Amino acid sequence: MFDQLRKNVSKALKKITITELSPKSISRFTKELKDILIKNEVAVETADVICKKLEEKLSKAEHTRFSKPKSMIITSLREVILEVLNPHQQIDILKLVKEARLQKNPLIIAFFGVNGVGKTLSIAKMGKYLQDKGFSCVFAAADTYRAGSIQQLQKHGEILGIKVIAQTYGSDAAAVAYDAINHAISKEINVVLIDTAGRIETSSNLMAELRKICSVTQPDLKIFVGDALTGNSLISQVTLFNKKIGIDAAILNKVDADVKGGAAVSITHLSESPIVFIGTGQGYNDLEQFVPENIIDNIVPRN
Ligand SMILES: Nc1nc2c(ncn2[C@@H]2O[C@H](COP(=O)(O)OP(=O)(O)O)[C@@H](O)[C@H]2O)c(=O)[nH]1
Ligand SMILES: [Mg+2]
Repeated sequence: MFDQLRKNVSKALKKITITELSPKSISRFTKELKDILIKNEVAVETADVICKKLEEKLSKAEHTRFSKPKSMIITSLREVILEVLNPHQQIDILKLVKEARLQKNPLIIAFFGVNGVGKTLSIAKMGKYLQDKGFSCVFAAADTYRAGSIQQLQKHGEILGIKVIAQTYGSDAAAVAYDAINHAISKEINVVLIDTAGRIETSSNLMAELRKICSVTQPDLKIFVGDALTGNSLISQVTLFNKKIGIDAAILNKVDADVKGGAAVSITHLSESPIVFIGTGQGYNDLEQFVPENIIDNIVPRN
């Protein structure tokens, strides 16, 4: 995972021949690092923040006459990237489901993102994950726009034994989601997972529809779903969805493919929301918890 980013960061680290940390040598290194980060699809704003934080850390260290500048840089870079990957707010989905269950409410989770990023499959994977943890789920087929989307979700529901609440294509997406919530309340189902339409990210109709779903269903969690393969356009997507509907968490799919990896670093920073899961394949079990501490080794090699 994130092979390219790691390789390029390693290359830059290898080139460090600094014998002392001076403002000049620090700024030369961070300049080069910024370039590498941006080339590997880290958003410019995020790369700026990483380099600025790193400079601050290193210039403090400058005065302590650190004996090994290179290992100081590596340690500091790991710390800085970890800070960026760790948003202020953490999300524990299982804890949220349990709390909602105590209140006799279903936890409502809505999934958003452009076409083809893996929203529907992520819902199926999450349904399976929650079932495996002993919670009951219902799916809401609130993508009433894309041909085949309702059947696609119904097929997952059939395989997993999860009820799908659906209407016909073209029907009001918010109404479908609302029906699913009522179903969950009456049957004491623990979690409602709402699928939504994607279309293209610039569609203002879509944003109006998504906002309506949010105002009608008041989701406990709004999850942005992104495709790691889309690279730089992922950055504009996450920024737009966060601005228009506000997101609480993200799922990053297709990290099983050869991705540059920079996008993962940027999502958390730009949305100020944690990545809760990563999608690592097309099977129902190909959903892994995103643990920033585990990811860091994939980006900056250890000392
Ligand atoms: N390799 C891989 N493929 C994925 C992953 N997540 C989704 N896909 C595939 O991406 C395609 C689009 O997924 P879908 O759930 O229909 O996306 P949606 O349009 O956002 O609902 C499907 O062929 C999925 O099997 C993943 O983590 N890894
Ligand atoms: Mg879909």
